[in-house]
Amino acid sequence: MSKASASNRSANVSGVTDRFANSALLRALRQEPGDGVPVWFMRQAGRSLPEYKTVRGQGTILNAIQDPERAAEITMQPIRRYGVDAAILFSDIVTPVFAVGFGIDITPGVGPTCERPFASASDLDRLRPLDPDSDLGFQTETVELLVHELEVPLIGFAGGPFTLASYLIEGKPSRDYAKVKALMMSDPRLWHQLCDRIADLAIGTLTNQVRAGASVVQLFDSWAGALRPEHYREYVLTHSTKILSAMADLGVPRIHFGINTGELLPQIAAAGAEAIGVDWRTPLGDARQRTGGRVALQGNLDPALVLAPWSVLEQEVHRVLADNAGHPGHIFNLGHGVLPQTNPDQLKRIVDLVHAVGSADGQTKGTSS
Ligand code: 1CP
Repeated sequence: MSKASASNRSANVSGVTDRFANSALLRALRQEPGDGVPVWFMRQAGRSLPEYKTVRGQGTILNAIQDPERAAEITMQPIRRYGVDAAILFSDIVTPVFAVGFGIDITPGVGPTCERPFASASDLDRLRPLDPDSDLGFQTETVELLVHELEVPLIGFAGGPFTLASYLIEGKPSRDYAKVKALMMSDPRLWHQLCDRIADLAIGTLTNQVRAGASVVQLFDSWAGALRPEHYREYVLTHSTKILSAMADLGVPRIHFGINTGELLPQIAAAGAEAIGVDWRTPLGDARQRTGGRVALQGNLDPALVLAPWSVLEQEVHRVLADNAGHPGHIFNLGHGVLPQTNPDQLKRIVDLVHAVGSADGQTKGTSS
């Protein structure tokens, strides 16, 4: 198990018991039986929802993120539509890097882009420490608006070291991470200095989200699976461990996610989170074996199959649940984010089915939707 004790995991930063301590999500994170299978979707807000397109407005997504009313509304949309068991803050992994003025943007149809990518030690100064009050006021306000309104826990999040470093060094989304790996292997000292700054930014933004009321945090190291296990251990693990330990000190449960991480699961579990996100390539039973049953698992329906006819999708949902074999530490999710072309009605049917199967298994669900 993690370093956090059972008692401080159900208490939030101010030592007050989280009002969602007994929600299906938090119980699954503690691997406690008896509350059905909680379900939410990575990238459930935005992109695939028509109501998102209505409120998103002009400008880049970073403008919407900095507008608390709009960001809170976008966060709420999937809760109303799907009846999922968790909300995830509408933001992006690059928000803290943007907030300290590194010079990063989100280009429509592309993703994060930097005009002057990170290339040498002098670029470290462009990643100054976060000052939550002056840099993240919009985020604090968004979370405060949300916790007031939400009846399910809010998940706060940050980008993991490898994934954020990949955007900073490549300057755009990458397929092969050639520049990232070149810097990592040729100048390990600079790599570790960069990751240390990234870890401090992650701790800053996550702490801010938790202090404002987020009940759970997720570290998205989406692209870490591009590394072999020895390199993950040598170049990434200490930084992820630092971020997750800081969250344990706040008493908040932690989820750690990446895709293509089948070979890295033991290392990722060693970083200390209560739950590990698993993509669709690794059956949950295998993931549980590789992590020694110490962590809860989140996943792992193939997001592409949400586009298949319901008769196919329904079987896939049953298969994921069967792979988990009734283990209490399961949070149903996709193996990666919702694809933009997804039909929202299919996601709603998944939520209803997971809730129905969870109840039929004799696990009494307090608030089924
Ligand atoms: O203008 C737009 O609508 C652009 C699309 C978009 C959106 C809706 C981007 C650009 N980011 C977001 C929001 C976002 N990003 C959320 C909000 C919550 C939600 O949608 O439910 C979250 C959780 C993220 C996290 C994120 N951003 C990750 C980790 C999750 C994952 O998918 O692996 C990553 C890797 C990013 C970078 C990013 N931002 C945007 C895009 C298109 C990308 C990926 C680019 C690439 O393929 O490398």
